[in-house]
Amino acid sequence: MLLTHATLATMTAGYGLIPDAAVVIEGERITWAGPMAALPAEYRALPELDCEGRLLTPGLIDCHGHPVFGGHRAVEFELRLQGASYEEVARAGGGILSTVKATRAASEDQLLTSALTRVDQLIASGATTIEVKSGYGLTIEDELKMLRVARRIAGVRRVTVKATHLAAHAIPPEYKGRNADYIAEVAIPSLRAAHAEGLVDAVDAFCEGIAFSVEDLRPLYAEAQALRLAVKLHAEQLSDLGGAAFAAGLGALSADHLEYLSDAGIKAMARAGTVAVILPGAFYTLRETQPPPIAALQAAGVPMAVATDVNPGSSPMASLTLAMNMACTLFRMTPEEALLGTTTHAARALGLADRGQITPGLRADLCLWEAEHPAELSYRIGATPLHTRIFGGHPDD
Ligand code: DI6
Ligand code: FE
Repeated sequence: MLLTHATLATMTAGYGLIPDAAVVIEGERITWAGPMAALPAEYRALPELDCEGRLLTPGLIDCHGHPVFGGHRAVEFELRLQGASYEEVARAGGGILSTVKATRAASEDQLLTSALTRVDQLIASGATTIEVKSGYGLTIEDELKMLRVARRIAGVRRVTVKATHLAAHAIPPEYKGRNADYIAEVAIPSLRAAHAEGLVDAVDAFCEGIAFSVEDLRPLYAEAQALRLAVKLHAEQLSDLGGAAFAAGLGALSADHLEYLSDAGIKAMARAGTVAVILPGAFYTLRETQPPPIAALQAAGVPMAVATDVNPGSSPMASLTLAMNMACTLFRMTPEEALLGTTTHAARALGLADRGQITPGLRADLCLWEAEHPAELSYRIGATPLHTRIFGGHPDD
């Protein structure tokens, strides 16, 4: 297939803009990209899709999300608006634990049906690859149930799903005050079982005062490394527990949130090549006031990804273009950084070397936008100017 007359943002060096460009796709792969004038003659006879000047970018990648869960948390939203903090709600047994109750009560089919509403919104915002975390089951069986749902999504939607084990997301009531027992008796065995079933691509945890300390997490991350699984971590979202440096020390793909990241954490991430995943939806929803240290991350050369963190509590948002808008307006990231954050750098945060840019050899996951300039994707609030999504070389109907 031949795409012609595109305004191409290859995302290979900044936007990597090429006006009036062509892209050649053979099977699932990109085989050529460049100016129309340089298109080799051998490709001119391929079936053509005329982009009519529209913007063509890599398919967007949501590298941090929790779209599988039972119920919703609108009541907690009201409580927080009346003054309760996210941590107070969590400590009173609401928050993540109320979603755990609803997720345990839901069947695999019910979880799939409700997750698909969010997945469809992500796809409508341009996603071709998404991450799906467990973490609302918190028993061996319920964590496996969530991860099976994550795998089933890719069977019923045109999207790549990376499944992340997040049993260390919260301490369930039956383990209250016994973090080490929970890690030993639920988190590690569920990881082993999920890995044996081929259900897990990476391991994550919530490193926070209301969840797990670095010390709690050491045995789980040792197990992840023994299984040769990639690791990442929710770190420094509400306080600084040194999570990012711990994760970077293990060669983590990413450390995520990072509002309270220290200079030592930044240095450790830069040294390890760990991606900083910026999650403005949670910052916005929780009305946080301390932004992540964007300028210091830039100065240290830490690649930044941007993701939705779609979840029922801190980020009920399933739009990547809205996440990009928030990253710019709330954190002063540039629209170019925001788009790198949902393409090139998001691919790296998921350990995917075969996507995130438009260059020969990579997967032909592309988005054609009703836009002329890539800054438009971040500029409009909550708009989804998607014209045509191309997944693995095939346009959506
Ligand atoms: N940090 C978050 O922002 C989400 N998980 C986490 O560890 C929130 C999850 C929730 O509130 O349901
Ligand atoms: Fe999260």
